[in-house]
Amino acid sequence: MPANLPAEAKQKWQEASSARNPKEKIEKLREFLSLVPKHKGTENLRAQVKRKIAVLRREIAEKKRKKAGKGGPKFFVEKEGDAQIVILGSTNVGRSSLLSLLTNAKVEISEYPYTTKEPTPGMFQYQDLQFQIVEAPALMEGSTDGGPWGLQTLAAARNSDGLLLMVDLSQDAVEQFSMISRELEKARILTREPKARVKIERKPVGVGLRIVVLGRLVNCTSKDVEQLFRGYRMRDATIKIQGEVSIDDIEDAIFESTAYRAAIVIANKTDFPDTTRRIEQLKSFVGEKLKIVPVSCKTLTGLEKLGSEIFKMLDIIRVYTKEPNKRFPSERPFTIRKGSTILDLARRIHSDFYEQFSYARIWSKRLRFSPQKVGSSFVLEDGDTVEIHMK
Ligand SMILES: Nc1nc2c(ncn2[C@@H]2O[C@H](COP(=O)(O)OP(=O)(O)OP(=O)(O)O)[C@@H](O)[C@H]2O)c(=O)[nH]1
Ligand SMILES: [Mg+2]
Repeated sequence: MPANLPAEAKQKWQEASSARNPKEKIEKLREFLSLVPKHKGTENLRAQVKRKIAVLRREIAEKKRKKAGKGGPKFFVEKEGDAQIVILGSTNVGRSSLLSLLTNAKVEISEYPYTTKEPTPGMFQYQDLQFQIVEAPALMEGSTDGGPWGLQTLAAARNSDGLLLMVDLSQDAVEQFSMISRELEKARILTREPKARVKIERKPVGVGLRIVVLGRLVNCTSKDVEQLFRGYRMRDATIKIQGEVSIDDIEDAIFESTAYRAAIVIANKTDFPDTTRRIEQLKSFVGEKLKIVPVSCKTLTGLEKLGSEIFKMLDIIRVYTKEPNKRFPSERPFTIRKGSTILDLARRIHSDFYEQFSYARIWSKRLRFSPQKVGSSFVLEDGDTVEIHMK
């Protein structure tokens, strides 16, 4: 996509990436833009950079307001709890209604469109977990290209741990869902785990380039990748390749990484007549890609499932830790990705636990007897209690 950028542009991109503060970054990005030739092949890139500049400007403005002790509309919602889940959807689908039913947030619910004008959070307790639910302002066609609240809404989605894509069954649900999908795609947010992935981690000066190919490079070699990065004067980075990846995919990743966010579809207003047909249409359109949960914020049908559906969507497990000399485990669980091992957990708790790990004792429902002594590669499951012993 970035199609043959001139060398000065590449150099400028590198300067922008290593800028130390938002103000400097904006300056470099503006200079970068002026060096990018204007044609069809660079259209997406230019739009992307403009979005980036707009987000940075909001960030600066918000910091200033905060310093001055002033309130005003919020742009970023600071994460709280075990996961942050953003509700996305067209206006009037019932986002505020859902938020107010699940959490203690004070929000305005109204039959008039565009009532919610800033990301609004609330806490949703599910068993012993706390999900922070954020209602983003309404999404609409063109949000990604800077439509009203568009930047805010998509920045909130990108910053989240998971998404609730909400549609209104009193209207054409397929049309609403397609609009959401299109906007997310333009903002480079995927709701399905991508088969191929490029991850670029910048490293301190002197570390050099490291290319880790876990998948396969298509139409190029590691040498080509090296050369590409040299072109951008990126000398210190680790590039991880998963799945089948082309050199264009890698160049795209230099500009903006594609984010993956788990999602489920909330089909609201099942109390309207004839919604079974609409749910069927939506199901055949969405296919196996995403789970659809029909609900009604009016009659409260289906809402009882939301906690477990969000938990499933996040692909996490809860693990309780116990200190060797204590009788009871921690009350609050650690949340960690499904499939994690004891060593992953140790790393999460503290580097000491990781570096000086000796063995662990584990209490688990699935074991014939508990506790059992296990090694670092033992795979954890939801509800396990772990006691780590150090050397
Ligand atoms: N019949 C019915 N009406 C609903 C349901 N959920 C929400 N509504 C109504 O739909 C209208 C819009 O609801 P809101 O929760 O304000 O919608 P929103 O998505 O937050 O809309 P904006 O913030 O204005 O973009 C209100 O009149 C709600 O009472 C439902 O399940 N059934
Ligand atoms: Mg609202």
